[in-house]
Amino acid sequence: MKISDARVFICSPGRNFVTLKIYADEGVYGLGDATLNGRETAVASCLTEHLIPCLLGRNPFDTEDIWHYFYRGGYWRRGPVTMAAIGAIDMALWDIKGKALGTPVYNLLGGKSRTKMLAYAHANGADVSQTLDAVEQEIALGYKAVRVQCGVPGLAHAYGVASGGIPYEPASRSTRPIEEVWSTEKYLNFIPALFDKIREKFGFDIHLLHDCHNRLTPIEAARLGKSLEPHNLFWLEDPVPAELQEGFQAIRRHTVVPLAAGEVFNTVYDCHKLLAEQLIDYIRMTVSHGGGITPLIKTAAMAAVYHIKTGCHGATDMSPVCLSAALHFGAAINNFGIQEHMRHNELTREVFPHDYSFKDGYLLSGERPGLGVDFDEALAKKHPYQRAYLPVNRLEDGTLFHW
Ligand code: EZ4
Ligand code: CO
Repeated sequence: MKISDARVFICSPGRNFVTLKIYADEGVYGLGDATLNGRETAVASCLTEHLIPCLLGRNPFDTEDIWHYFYRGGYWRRGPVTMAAIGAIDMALWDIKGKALGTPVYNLLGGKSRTKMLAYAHANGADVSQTLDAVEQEIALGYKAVRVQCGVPGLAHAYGVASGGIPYEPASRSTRPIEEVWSTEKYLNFIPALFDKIREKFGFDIHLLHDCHNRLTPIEAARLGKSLEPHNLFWLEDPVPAELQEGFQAIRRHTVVPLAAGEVFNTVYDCHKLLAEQLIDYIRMTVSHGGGITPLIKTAAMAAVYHIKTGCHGATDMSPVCLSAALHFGAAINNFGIQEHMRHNELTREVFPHDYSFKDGYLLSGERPGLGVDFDEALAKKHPYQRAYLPVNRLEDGTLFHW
C-alpha cells in the first residue's frame, strides 16, 4: 500500500479545526486532527509545505518508522506546531491501517481493556448559584464526574466560565487576543467555599475536578490542595505552569490532592520527571498535541510503571477525530483514568460524523474500521477558517500573567 496524496482543510463550524486527510491507493483514506488553538495556519503550513511532500509514496502501515522520520528526521525537534503536525499524520495512518484491515483501531493497540471510558463534563457559572445549577444539569445528563469552574467575586473573567449562557469556548474570533484580568488572592479566597457548597448539595457520590489552568505558584497550589482535601477531588488540574517539572515537588510535599497535568505537553520529555518521580497522578496529553497514537502508547506505558493513569485533554479544540483517537487509545491501554468530554456543537458533529457515543457517564469508542470518523468536505467548505486567539491574562497592576 502507498500514500498517494494528502490534503489539509481548515474549517470553522463554530470554532476552527485543522483536518488532515491522507489518501492511500486502493481507495482508502485516513483522517488526522491537526488543530492547535489560535495557531491553526502554522500547523497547516508545516504539513503542506514540509511534511506532506515527504509522505507521498510511503507505506501507510509503517507508522513507527514514519513517526521517527518526522521526529528525528526534521532535526528541529518538539514544539506544539511540529508535534501537532506529526500527531495528525500518525492518527491518519492508524485510521488507514484500521480501514485497510477492516478493524477498529483499538484492536491494533492491544484490543479492548475495558468496554467503556469514564468521562467528565464541564460545569461552570458566573457565581455559586449558577454553578450549582450547571453541576445539577450535567449530573442529570448522566455524568458521574464533573469539572467545576466558577466566576470569582471581584474579577470580570475567570478561566472556564462562559458568558451569556453559551457553552464555554476560550478562543475568540478577533483580530487580537482579548485581555483578561486576574487576581490569585481573590481566586484562592473563593474556591474552597465553592467546593464546600458543591459537596453540601451533591454529596460525595459524584467525582469533582477543578482546573487551575497554570496560574498558581507551587506553594499557593499546595495551600489550595490542602484546603480542598476534605472534598476528595478526583483531581486538581495544572496547578502550576509545568515548564518547570520540579514545581510539582513542593505541592506533593504538602498535599494528597491528586494532580493532573499535560494538556500542553508535546513529548515524553515534557513529563519524564513528573512520571518517574511520581509527581502527578494523571497524565493529560492527548493524541493530537502529544504527537500521535504511536508516542502516546509509550508514554502511557511509562506512566503505568509509576502508578499514573491517563486523562486525555478533550476540550472542544480537539476535533471529533482526536476524541475518537483518544477513545480507541483509552479502550486499549490498561492504565486509562478518565476522558474529558466537552461536547461539540451540532454543526461540528455534522461536519465530523462519528460512531463514538456517550451513555450513562461513559464514552464508548465506535466499532467501525479505523477511527470511525468521517469529514464532510462540502459542509466544512461552507464554514471557512476565521482568525481566532486565546485570551491573554494580566494581573490587576498590568503584569502579563499566565492565561
Ligand atoms: O484551555 O483547550 O482542560 N481544558 C483546558 C482547555 C484549554 C483549551 C486551550 O485551547 O484547559 O479549556
Ligand atoms: Co485544562
